Amino acid sequence: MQGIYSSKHKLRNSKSELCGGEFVTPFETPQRVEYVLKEFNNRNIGKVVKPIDFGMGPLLKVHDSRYLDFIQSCHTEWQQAGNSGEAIAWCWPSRDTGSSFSPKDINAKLGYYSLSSDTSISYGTWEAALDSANVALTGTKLLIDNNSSAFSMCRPPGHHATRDMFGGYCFINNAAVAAQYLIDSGVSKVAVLDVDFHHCNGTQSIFYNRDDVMVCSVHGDPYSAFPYFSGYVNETGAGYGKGFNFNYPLPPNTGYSVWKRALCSALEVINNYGPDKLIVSLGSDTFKDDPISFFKLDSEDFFDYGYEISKLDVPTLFVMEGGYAVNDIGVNMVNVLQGFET
Ligand code: SP5
Ligand code: ZN
Repeated sequence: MQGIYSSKHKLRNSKSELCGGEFVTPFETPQRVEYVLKEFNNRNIGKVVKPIDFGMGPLLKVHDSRYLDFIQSCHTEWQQAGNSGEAIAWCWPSRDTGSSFSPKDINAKLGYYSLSSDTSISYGTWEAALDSANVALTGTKLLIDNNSSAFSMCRPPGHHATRDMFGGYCFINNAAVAAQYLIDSGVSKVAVLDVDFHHCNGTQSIFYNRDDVMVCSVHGDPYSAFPYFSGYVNETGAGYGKGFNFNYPLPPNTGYSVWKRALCSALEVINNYGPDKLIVSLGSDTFKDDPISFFKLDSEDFFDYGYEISKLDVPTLFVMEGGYAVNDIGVNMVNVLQGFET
């Protein structure tokens, strides 16, 4: 299995995350991908290639153009407005304002184009996010060229980003961009399986009305976990997409046997759908020692579920999402890939 890696991820190196009422060093750090790359190489999983530049076209199929302009210019505008810290949203269009205008002030834009305040926009964020999407697209191209699998070492992650909102450490929805690119390349049916600890609110909302991209997610019950407002079982899709979205929320302290049962239910649904290609949004924040999550998977469990996914026997792109226990992130992520390849 080839890996795709870009050193430009290092340009995303924010200093501030609002967490528990305090500013902390962000959980989503540059070390994360470096450790994954190291383990991928140590275990000789495959060749590591650099991303191809796909330009803005594939991003515009999934994201609003004004939103992308905003992400690109945000940090500069924020500085020009006289701010010395990083750009963090603090004022949102509330439910009763019904504000459907185009924001002009940078503070208004931040609220308008975001879904949470855990994510600052720092210098270099756009460049890193853009190349993260190229990393996903280059992996997608490998599947189109008949490779049976690929691993896109994306950073920053993507699955919380919606058509026009950033948050949850995400700016461009890499998995959604990849899925859309497959469809635009003539693939009829794509499935996205999201095994990150958090619900993929962005991926879900982007494909919610569609039957050509099925989205299944196993995650911490949003009743008690970010992103709180989506990821419930009754969210099953709408319109043409009715019956093509599946959520498997699980309670605090869920261990592997219960998690695996949910995963296998999702795999059965995907198998019945019969996708031509599979995208796995791969987060290792289900690990027992993850600092912000509440599942209890052990490192060996990652190997086991990689094997379960391989039984679908569908060409598969792994797209890296979350996982914040940095000392174990390499072992956990690469265990999935190795389990898949056995
Ligand atoms: C891609 C991804 O995994 N994004 C996750 C974003 C979660 N951000 C909110 C984190 C809230 C952490 N709560 C603090 C609990 C510390 N014990
Ligand atoms: Zn996550």
